[in-house]
Amino acid sequence: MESHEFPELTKRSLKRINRARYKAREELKDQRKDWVKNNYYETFDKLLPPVIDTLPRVDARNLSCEEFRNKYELPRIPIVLTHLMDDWPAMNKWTMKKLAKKYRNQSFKVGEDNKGNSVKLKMKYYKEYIEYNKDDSPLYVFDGNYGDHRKKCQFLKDYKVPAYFSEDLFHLVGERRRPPYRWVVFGPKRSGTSVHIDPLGTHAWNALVSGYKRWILFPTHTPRWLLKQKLPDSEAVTWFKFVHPQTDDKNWPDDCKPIECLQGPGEMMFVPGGWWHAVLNVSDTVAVTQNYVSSANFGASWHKTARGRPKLSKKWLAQLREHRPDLAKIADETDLSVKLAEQSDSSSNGSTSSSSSSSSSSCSTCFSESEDSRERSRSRKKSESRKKRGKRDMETEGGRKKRYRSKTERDRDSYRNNSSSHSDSWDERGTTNGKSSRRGSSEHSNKDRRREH
Ligand SMILES: O=C(O)CCC(=O)C(=O)O
Ligand SMILES: [Fe+2]
Repeated sequence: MESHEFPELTKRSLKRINRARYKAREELKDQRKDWVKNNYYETFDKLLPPVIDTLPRVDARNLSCEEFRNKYELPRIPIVLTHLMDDWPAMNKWTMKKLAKKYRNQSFKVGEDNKGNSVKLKMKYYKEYIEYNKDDSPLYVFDGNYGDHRKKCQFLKDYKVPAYFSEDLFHLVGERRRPPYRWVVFGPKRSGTSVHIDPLGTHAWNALVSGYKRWILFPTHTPRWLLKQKLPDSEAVTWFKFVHPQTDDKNWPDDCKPIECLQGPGEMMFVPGGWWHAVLNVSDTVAVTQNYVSSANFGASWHKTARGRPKLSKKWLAQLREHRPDLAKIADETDLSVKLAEQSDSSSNGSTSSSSSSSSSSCSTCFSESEDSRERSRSRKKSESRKKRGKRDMETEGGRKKRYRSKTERDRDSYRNNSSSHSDSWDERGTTNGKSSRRGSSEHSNKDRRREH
């Protein structure tokens, strides 16, 4: 974003915006042209084939909590719920114009620097950035602190957590101690969240107030290597460009075929725990998302939490004993040394997606002894940085990687050898941009490790 290209911006705006951009993507700090090198600003609309939206819509006015639980939550079936947001004040109040006015001088998280610190930008500058940027993968607001903020907490007044999701068992450990769980998410066309599984086995809902989001979801058993490929960077748009076409390849495993969806305003996505997903904003969007644990996914979530966050799980268990002895019993009976059979059960953890445009730090769903002990020692060392973690924090494969690799590497090779049509993939060309790997395109960047639970 050179100043001569954007005469609309004052020097001050440009300075603030660029400061945030260079912090959030330090690999592009000295390569200013690289922000626009793919010219997605011009080509974006034709970059991907049209969405074949196969995700059923369910009218929430005809769906009881019990039905939701039995038909979707327990069997982990993704769904789009409609008419849940009809009476939210957000539907009128959350236009970028109104938000920019109301929160003009509030700072929002637009990314993380190389050390894992939040990069923030005041709304008044971000609004200008949305309007004038031509970046291939623009900065994306993923702000999880609004609930504690004197002014930004007003977001809470504009929406209501639907009854389907109200159980929210991490609530028991208290607001300060619980892992990050709610985010306001807004950004321009081309921003998004790269492929990941949500943290700690949580289910998620994502309520789109305005704009359109392109979703792709993969079942819980989809192997990590199929989705987490080496790419030029870890931006959502890059993932869609390189990996999406492969999903039509004849060698793409039939049982790992994705579900796609074009989510529109007023639609609420339910993402069951353990499902891989990636999101690309095809227009400017404003959304709110929350992750939660209910008795329907408690088993998987307890498994992940107890193994990855021993301290937190202790506190959680103490509260469960008092308030939910039924679940405490399940926790007591869980054999934490056992690897769960279903990836959907063992699935993710971590926290979210991108604070800028990608959720680089996604995670797989693996359990092993070595992961467990590794996570435990990490959790001791990194309690400080943990406080800063955002939703994007994801578990990685950790110590399991070695064992996992030997088998999956074989699968991967056989997939590649048989594959005819994904030679377009970065992985195949064997080229990576070392500069950008810190964003997590390399499997276990330091940044990912910091984000592990
Ligand atoms: O809206 C998005 O960009 C994706 C959000 C997401 O994946 C999440 O909240 O976990
Ligand atoms: Fe997610």
